[in-house]
Amino acid sequence: IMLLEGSVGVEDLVLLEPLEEESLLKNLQLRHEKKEIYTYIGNVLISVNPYQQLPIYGPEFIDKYRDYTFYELKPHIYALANVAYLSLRDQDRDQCILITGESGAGKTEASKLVMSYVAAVCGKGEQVNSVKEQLLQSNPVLEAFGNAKTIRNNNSSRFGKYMDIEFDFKGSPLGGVITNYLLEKSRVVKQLEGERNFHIFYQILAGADAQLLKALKLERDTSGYAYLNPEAARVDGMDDASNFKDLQSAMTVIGFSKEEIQQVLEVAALVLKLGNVELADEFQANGIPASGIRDGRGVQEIGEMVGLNSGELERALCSRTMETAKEKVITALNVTQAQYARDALAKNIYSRLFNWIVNRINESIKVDTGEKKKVMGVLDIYGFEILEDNSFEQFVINYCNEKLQQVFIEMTLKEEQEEYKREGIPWTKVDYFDNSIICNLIEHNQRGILAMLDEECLRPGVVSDSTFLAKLNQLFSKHSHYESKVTQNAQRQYDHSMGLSCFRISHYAGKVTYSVNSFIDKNNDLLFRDLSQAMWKARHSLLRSLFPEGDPKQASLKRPPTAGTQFKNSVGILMKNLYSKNPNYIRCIKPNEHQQRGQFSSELVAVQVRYLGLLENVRVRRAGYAYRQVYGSFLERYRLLSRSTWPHWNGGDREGVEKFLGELSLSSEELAFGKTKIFIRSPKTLFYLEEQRRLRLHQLATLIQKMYRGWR
Ligand code: AD9
Ligand code: MG
Repeated sequence: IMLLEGSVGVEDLVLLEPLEEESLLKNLQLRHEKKEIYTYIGNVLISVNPYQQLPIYGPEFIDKYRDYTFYELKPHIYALANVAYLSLRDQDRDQCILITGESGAGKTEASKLVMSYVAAVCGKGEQVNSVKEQLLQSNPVLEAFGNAKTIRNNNSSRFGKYMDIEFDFKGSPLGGVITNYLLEKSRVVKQLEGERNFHIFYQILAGADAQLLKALKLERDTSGYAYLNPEAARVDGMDDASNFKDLQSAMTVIGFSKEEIQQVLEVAALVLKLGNVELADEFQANGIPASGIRDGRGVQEIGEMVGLNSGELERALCSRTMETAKEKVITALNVTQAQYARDALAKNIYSRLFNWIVNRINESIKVDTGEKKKVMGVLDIYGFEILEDNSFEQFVINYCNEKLQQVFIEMTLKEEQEEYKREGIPWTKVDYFDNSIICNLIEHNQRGILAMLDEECLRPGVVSDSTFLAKLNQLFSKHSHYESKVTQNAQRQYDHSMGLSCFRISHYAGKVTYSVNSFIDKNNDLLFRDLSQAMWKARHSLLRSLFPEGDPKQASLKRPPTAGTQFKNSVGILMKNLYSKNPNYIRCIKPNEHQQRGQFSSELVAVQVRYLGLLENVRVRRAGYAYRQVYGSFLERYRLLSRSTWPHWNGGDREGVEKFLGELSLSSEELAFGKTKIFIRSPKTLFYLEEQRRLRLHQLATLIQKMYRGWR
C-alpha cells in the first residue's frame, strides 16, 4: 500500500494505467530522475543503473529491510534478498536469484549487493564469518581474471556465472559452488579499439614489486606487449596496483597457497610473453614457405620460467604433426598458420587457467557435510545481445537468454496459478507467447542448429561455414523463425540488409542476423596436438595439469564435446537447477550508453524493456488479478470508507472487507475473495478506493478542525 502513497510514479508496474510501453518508460524515467532506481512488477525487481553511489546501502538500510515485509518499504534490492532468504530459512524453499540485463546494466553489482545483504543477516560466529569471507572474496578473484574494460562497461564480466550458496538448517552459510560459462577468450589476443585485455595483466604490471616482476620476466611498461592494446592502458577511477594487492589477499583468504598464487601469476605472465613471440618467414630447401621464431630470447625466457625446452616450443609453434595409422608426417606451418597456432595456444592456456581458478575456489568453499542443505543460487549472466556483427558467441548467448525467458514465463505463470489454487480462486488460462519453437530450432537433439553444426564439424570431407549454412537453409526453409538470403529469395523477398553468409533468427526479443563465419572453427575449438603435448612436457606443475590430453598415454582419448554441445549441456543443467528452486528476478536496465549519472535515454531503455519482456511480464502478472492483499491490512486501510466498519468493527477481517466493499457497489467481476486475501482485478478499482479514502480523510480532517474550533 506504500506503493501509492507519496511515491514517485507507481512503485509497482502492475498498477500502471494505461499499460503501454510509453507509460512504462515514463514511469521508469520519472523514478530515475528522483533517484528511485528500483521498481517492482509484483515480486520482480527492476533496477535502473544510477551510475553513482546512492546512500541507500548502509548497515542502517540492511537493518530496516530485515525488519519489514516486502511491500512496507520502498522497492529495494534488499527487500528482494530478504524475502528470498527468509523463505529459504523459514519455509525450507531453495531459492534462485536470476539477474539479467545487458552489458553495463548493473548485474554484477546487484549480485554483490544480494550476497552482502545475505552475508549480513545470516548466522554468526567465527566459523560462519570465515565462510562468508571466503564466499565474498571469490568476487575480486573472478573479476581480476574474468573482467575487462569494454566500450560498454569499465568492469565488464566476460563470462557467465552461477553460484550456489549453501546453508545449514538454521540458515547459516556452509559454503558454495561456482559454475562459469563461456569465457570470452578471444580477448586474450585481441581487443577492440578502446577496450582492454583482462584486468589481471594490468594488475600484475602495475602492482607487482620489482622482485616479482623479475621472477615473472616482465617489464612494467604496458606498451611493450603485443597482447595489450596500447591506447587503453588505464581506466578512469580504477587503481590496478591496489586491486592487485586486494587480489592477492583475496586469494589468500580463499585458501590459495603462496606457491599456487605464484604459479597462477607465472601462467598469466607466460600468456603475455607468448604474445611477444614474433614469427618470421622461412623457406624450406624446396622453396615451400615455413616459419621460425624471429628472436629467441622470448621463448628462452618462457622456457626458463615454466621448465620447457625452448626448441620444443618453437617446433610446436611452427610445425604440425599428422599421424595416420602407418606414419607420422610433419609439415611446416607458414607465418600466418604459426601465428594462428600461437594465439590459439595463448587463448587456451588462459581459459584453462580461468577454469582451474574456479575449480580451485570451489575446492575451498565446497561443503562436505552429508546433511541436507538449503541452497540459494545467484545467476549473473550476459543478457540478450544484438551487435553490429553477430557471431557464434552471440548465438549461444542469445540461446541461453531464450531459455531463461522460457523459465521466466513458465515459472511466473506457475506461481500465479499456485497462489490462486492456495486461495481457492478459479484460474483462467492466460495466453502468452510460448518460445519453445525457437528453443527447439536451436537445441533439438537431431534437428536443431547446434546439432547440425556438430554434424558438420564431425563429418569427414571438406566442411566449411558455407556447407553448414547450406544445410541449415535446406532443413529450415519453411521454419517460421528462420530466414536467410536463400529462403528469402525462394519467397521472392528481396532484403538487401541480409548478407550471403548469414542466417537470421526471430528471437522472442527481436530478429538477430548471425554471420556463419568461423562457426565451425569456434565450435570445434581444437588445439593442435603438438601444442598440448609441448605444454604437458613443461616442468611447471600447474601449466602441465592444464593440458592432460598432451600426455601421450592419453593421446587416443575421444575428442571432447564441441563448444556448442558443452554450452548446451551446461545450460540444460542450469535450467534443471533453476526449475527446482523458487525464482526471484532482478531485471537490470542501463539508462544511457555513456556510463553517465542522470541521463535517461528513452530509446535505449525501450529496447531493453522489449528484450527483457517487461510488458509481457506485467500482462501475465495481472492476467487474473492485478492486486492482492491479506484481509487484515486491507481492512485497516479502507474500513473508514463505511460507517458499518468505522470507527468500530468487531467482526473478523474477511467479514469486514466483505461488508464495506459490498456497500461500494463495485462490479462483482472486479473482486475475488480468497482464503486469506482479497483480489482486485484492475488497478482502476484500487485507484478508486484510494481516491475515496483520500476524500474521506479530507472530510474527517475538516470535521476535526471544526470540532476543535468549537471547543475553543
Ligand atoms: V556486464 O554484462 O558484466 O558488462 P553488468 O555486470 O550488468 O555488465 P556492472 O554490475 O558491472 O554491470 O555495472 C556497471 C557499472 O555501473 C558498475 O561498475 C558501477 O559503476 C555502476 N553501477 C551498477 N550498479 C550500481 C548501483 N546499484 N549503484 C551505483 C552502480 N553504481
Ligand atoms: Mg557483470
